[in-house]
Amino acid sequence: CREVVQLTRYLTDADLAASLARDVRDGLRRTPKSLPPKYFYDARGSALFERITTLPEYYPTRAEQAILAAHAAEIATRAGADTLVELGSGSSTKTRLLLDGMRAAQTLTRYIPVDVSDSALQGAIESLRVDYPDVDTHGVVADFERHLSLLPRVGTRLVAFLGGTIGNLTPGPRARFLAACRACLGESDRLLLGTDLVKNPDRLVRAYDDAAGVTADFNRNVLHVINRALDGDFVPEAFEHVALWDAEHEWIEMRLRSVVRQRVRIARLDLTVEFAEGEEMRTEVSAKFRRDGVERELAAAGLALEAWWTDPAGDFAVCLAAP
Ligand code: AVJ
Repeated sequence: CREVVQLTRYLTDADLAASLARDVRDGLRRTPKSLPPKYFYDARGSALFERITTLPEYYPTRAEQAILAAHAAEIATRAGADTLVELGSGSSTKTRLLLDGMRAAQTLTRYIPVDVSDSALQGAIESLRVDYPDVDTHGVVADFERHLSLLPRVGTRLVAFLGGTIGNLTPGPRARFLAACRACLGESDRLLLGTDLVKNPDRLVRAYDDAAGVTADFNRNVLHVINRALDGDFVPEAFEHVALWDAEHEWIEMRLRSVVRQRVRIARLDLTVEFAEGEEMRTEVSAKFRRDGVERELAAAGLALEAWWTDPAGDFAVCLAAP
């Protein structure tokens, strides 16, 4: 016996292909060249990211899980929500901790995972349905930078944006994202936000440049994505992984450095780009935060910081914000 997975699509494969084409064209024509981080996550990229979360150097996932394991009950009680909306749902370990907390608080009725990846959503929904058969689960295929206003406005919602993914947005888009979040929250809804914290730069750089080279493969994967989707001829091995700490912006920057002088053709864009030897292209920023900065950015979006939890080492924070 199988039920049909409930899915609403605000984003089609054609929309995704069109935004990839536009972003790649814009990014590769810019000086310096750059690519947005949201295209890392095809099936291979998502699998590589899952491996990253288990690396000894990559502490954020474990730290956030420890916070949720310790405080899910309090989060659920404070939020008093019957609906968990999860932006960029990804793997379901964190989700389960929150759902368990809400179930213990006897408020849980609905789970709405939101992701750009149709297949990731289907997988998450299937696996959760086994352990949470009583929870009404409804996936939404959407881009959290574009479709927040379209999310279902049912019940009292806890909108979770975990993993520190907000750090992948630069300050302008981040302010716009938080304002859009605020606009979609009703008075009794809450935002649960995970942020990685500023710490020793050596540890930060190691977390993004692991000894096993998994992050390097993850970084180069965006070139495979472009090759496949846009008929490109990037040779990923001709680019070196770079991770550096930008102390002024307080973010980690990942780049791909062209090992040789080379020319890349992207047929579907009718675009040829030249890379100088040693030329670096930005592929991701991962901003790190301090409590006062988070509080200030939330306030600027009309959100009040209500609670702040960190892991014992103070590496990562999860906070609750109210409109
Ligand atoms: C899942 C986006 C939060 O920025 O730490 C991991 C992605 N990039 N290693 C992060 C990532 C390189 C990750 N986020």
